[in-house]
Amino acid sequence: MTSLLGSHTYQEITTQHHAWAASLSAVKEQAASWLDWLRKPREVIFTGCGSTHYLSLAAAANWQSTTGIRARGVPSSELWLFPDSALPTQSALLIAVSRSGETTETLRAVETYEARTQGDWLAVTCYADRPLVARAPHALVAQQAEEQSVAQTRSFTSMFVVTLALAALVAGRDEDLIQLQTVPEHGKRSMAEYESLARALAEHHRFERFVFLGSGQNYGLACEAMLKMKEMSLSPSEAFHFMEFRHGPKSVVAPGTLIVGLMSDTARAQEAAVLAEMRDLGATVLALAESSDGLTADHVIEFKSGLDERARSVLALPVLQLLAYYRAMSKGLDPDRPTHLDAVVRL
Ligand code: F1P
Repeated sequence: MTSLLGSHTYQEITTQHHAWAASLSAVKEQAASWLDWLRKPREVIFTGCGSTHYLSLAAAANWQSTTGIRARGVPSSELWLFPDSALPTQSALLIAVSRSGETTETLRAVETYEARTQGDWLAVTCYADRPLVARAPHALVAQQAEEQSVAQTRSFTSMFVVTLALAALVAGRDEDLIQLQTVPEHGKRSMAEYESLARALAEHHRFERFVFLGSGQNYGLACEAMLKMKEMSLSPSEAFHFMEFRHGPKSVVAPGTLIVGLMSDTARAQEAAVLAEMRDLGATVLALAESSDGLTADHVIEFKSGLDERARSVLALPVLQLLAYYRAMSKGLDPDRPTHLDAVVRL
């Protein structure tokens, strides 16, 4: 029996808070025996492809903010093909992120890393019985985040939450861990509260272009929201650091542009000024923020979570996944099977 258009994607998006809770428990269980190994002070390199490359960008920004240890995110293909410029020059910890655990570039990146540095590495994935885990010294498996759909939704957010928890454990920041325990409930609440807004904006066919803005650890998340919109709905979709948008890309802003701002606390005033300026240029503006105070926007998704911006960042994704899902459905596309895409890129 063929599934209804997008049924897997919708189910995976709307249940992801359960996968977050299960993933947080998995971190406690699985990491307990190798936490001292993880805490050895060394630079951390996150790597992945597509969605998991963008996850690596966000996770690296959070890791450095949370632990004070230098961290960066690099596409797997860069580590594999350009190790001289992409690999660290001294001993490091590689964290290879892959939903499937069998993407060729990520497996090649790990092989290159092992051959060149003999460094330590950790796999973060959703499937235990795949090549990545088979060769990993240590692995964190978010089994409950497995997906039928090609486009990553709950797998992405669950693996991202895993990296937030690992960073908090390495830093010994118990308050962060306490906050993360409440994130599934906040995710469920905000998705229920704003699903109708996401659907209304998605079905508004005046929008011809989507721009996602984020800074700090929100930049990687803005890139992921951009990719969801592109993969699921085939809509023109771009992502930028907030302040970068003025330096040229804003030339595309027009009445058919929806600007989506993933707001931080750290740079809120500067970010709010960018949104107000783009609204004056004719864009429609959607802000995702802890509160709407002082924001000039057409629509605001307020989290009112009381959480630190690092823990709160993941809450932006479910509603932006729904924006992409409903946009695809409104165009008669099947979000479960994005055009030209497979769940795993094997070379
Ligand atoms: C990486 C990836 C996905 C993309 C598509 C193809 O997969 O590029 O990010 O959305 O599904 O594969 P993985 O290494 O995280 O399994």
